[in-house]
Amino acid sequence: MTDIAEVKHVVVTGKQRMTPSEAFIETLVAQGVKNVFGIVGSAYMDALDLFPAAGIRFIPTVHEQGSAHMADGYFRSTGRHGVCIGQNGPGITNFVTAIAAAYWAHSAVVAITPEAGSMSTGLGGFQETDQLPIFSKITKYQAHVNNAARMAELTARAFDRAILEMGPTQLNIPRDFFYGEIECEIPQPIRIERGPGGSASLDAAADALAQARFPVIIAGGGVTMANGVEACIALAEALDAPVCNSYLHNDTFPAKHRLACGPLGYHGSKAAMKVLARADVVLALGSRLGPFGVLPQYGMDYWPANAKLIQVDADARVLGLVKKTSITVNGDAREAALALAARLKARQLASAVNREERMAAVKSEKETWAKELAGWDHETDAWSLEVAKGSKYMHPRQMLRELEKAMPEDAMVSTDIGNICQIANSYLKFNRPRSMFGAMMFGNCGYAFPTMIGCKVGAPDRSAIAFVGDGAWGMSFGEIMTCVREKIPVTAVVFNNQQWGAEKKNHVDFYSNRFLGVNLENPSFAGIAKAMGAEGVVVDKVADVGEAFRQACKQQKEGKTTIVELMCTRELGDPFRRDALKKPARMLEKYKRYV
Ligand SMILES: Cc1ncc(C[n+]2csc(CCOP(=O)(O)OP(=O)(O)O)c2C)c(N)n1
Ligand SMILES: [Mg+2]
Repeated sequence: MTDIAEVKHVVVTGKQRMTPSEAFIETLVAQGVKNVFGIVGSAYMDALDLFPAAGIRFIPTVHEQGSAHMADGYFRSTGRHGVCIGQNGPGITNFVTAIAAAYWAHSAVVAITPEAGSMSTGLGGFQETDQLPIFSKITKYQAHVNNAARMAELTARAFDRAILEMGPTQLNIPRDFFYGEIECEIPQPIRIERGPGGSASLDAAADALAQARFPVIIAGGGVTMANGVEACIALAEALDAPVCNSYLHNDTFPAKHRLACGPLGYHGSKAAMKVLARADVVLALGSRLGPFGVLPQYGMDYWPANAKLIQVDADARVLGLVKKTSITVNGDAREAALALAARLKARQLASAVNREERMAAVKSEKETWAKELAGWDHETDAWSLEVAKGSKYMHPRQMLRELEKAMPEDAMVSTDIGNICQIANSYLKFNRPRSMFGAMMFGNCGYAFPTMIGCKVGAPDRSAIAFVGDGAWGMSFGEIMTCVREKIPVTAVVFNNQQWGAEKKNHVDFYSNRFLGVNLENPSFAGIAKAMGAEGVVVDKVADVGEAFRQACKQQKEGKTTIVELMCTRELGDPFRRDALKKPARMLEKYKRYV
C-alpha cells in the first residue's frame, strides 16, 4: 500500500491512453483533491482502488449525509473543494440533505454520484433511481458523464463550476463508465480571477460613501470567501465606519476591533442592530442580505429603510433581491473593498465631521449591550421561570458565557439548529476568518458535528468544536465513530435540555403548552461516547463548564475526541420563527379545544 504522504501530486500531461477510472482520478489530482469523504461501494470501486496511489485520502464515514457535511466543512475551513462520493441509489440519496445545506452555505462541494449502469437504466434493476432531478434544485451545476471518453472533461467541469458558482455541483457517472479504455488529456483547472466590479458602479458607491454622514458596513460571508477580511478592515478604518457581521458570519470582522459591533440577526448583537438603525448609507459587502438574517429581533425593526444601500456581491443574482438597493456592485468582496478604499483615499469624507460623535455612539452601544448580556443570567418569561425553578441543572446563558470565556483563540465552532445553539450567537466572538460554521439557511438539525469533522480535516492544527442540542445530537452522534476510526479529534459540546427545545418554544408561545413529540428521554451521551471509543464527560454545574471544555479542547492535541454533555434547564430563549407562525384557529367542533 502506498503511503499517502509520499505521493507527489504530478498529473499526466498530453493526450494519453488510459482507463476512465484513471482519467477520473488524475483529474481529481489535477484539481488538488487530497481528501474524499464517503462510504465504500461497488459502483466506484475501480476508481477507489487508485486513491492511495494518487495521494488521495479516502475518509470513510458512518452515513453519507455525514460525508457530504464533512465535505462542506472541509471547504468552509480551507476554501478548497470538499468532495464526497457514495454508492449509486441509496448512498446518493443519503447525500440530499447535506447537499441542500451546502447549497445555502455557498460551499464548493463536489458530490460524486455513481449511477446505475447505462445498459440497465430504466429496467428497475438494483439501486436505481434517476439521480439528476433529485439534485437539480440544490446544485449549481450537474455534469452527467454520458460517454466514458468524456470522464476527465466532465469531472474537471464539475470542479471548476463549484468554485465559479460558489456552491455544490454534481458529477453523475453511470457505473459501467469507469471501465474500458479511452484517449484523453487531463484538463488543467480553470480559475476565473474575480474583479472589483464595474468602474461606474464603484465610482457611485465611493461617492455615496464619501457623502455619508453615518456609514455602516455589513460584512457578509463573501468577505471570508474572498479572503477579504484585511481589505474590509482597511475600508472600515478609512471611513471609521462601524461593522456588523451578517447573520451567522461572526468571523467576517475581528470581534476585538474597535469598529466591530457584532452580528445581526437572530440572537445577534443589539449594538449592531442599534448602530445599523442609525445608518444613512449601508455598505453590504459580500452579502445577499438573506431574509432570515435581517428580520426584526428583540422586538426591534432595525433595518434602516431610508438609508442608501450599496450592495456588493460576486453573485449578480442576489443584488437587490431582498432589500431595495441604491447602488449595486457585481464584484468580489475583497477586490471591491480595495477599489473603494483607493477611491476614497484623497476624498473629503462627510463622516469625518461627526467622527467623534459617531465613535462615541458606537462605543456606548457596545458597552450597553455587553452590560445587558453580562447581566442576562436566565430567561424571564413565565414558562422558563417555572421550569427552571428548583432545577438542578444549568441556565443555558450562564453556561454559554463560561464556554465563551474558555474558548481557545484558534477555535473553529460549528453551530447546529436549536434554541440553545441560536442563543449561542450572542456569545460567539472570533478574531480570525473561517472560524464560525453555522448551519446556515437550510437549517437542518444534525449539521454541526459532521461539518466540524470536515473542518478539522481541513485545518488539523486548530481547535475544532461543535455546538449541538441533544435532539440534533441524536441525529448525528454516529459520526463519533468516524472521529475515532480515522483519528480526527473533535470536541462536541452537547446541550442536554431533554427536549427538542426550539420547537417546544412554539408550543409554549402558540399552542397553550400542548406538548407533542418534544420531550426527550435521553441515554447518557457521555456514556455512549465512551462506549464508542471517545471521551465523555457530564457537567451540571456552571463552575465546572470552563475547565471541562478547556480540557476537551486540549485533548484534541492528543488525538482524542471528547463529548462534553452539559445538563441544562428546560428554559427557552426567544423563538426562531415568530415571523412564520400564527395563533391557531379551529372551525370544526371536535377541534375547538385546540386553540
Ligand atoms: C432535520 C431537521 N428536522 C427537524 C427540524 C425542526 N427543528 C428545528 S429546531 C428543532 C429542535 C432542536 O432541538 P435540540 O437539538 O435538542 O436543541 P434545543 O432547541 O433543545 O436547544 C427541530 C426539531 C430541523 N430544523 N431539521
Ligand atoms: Mg434540546
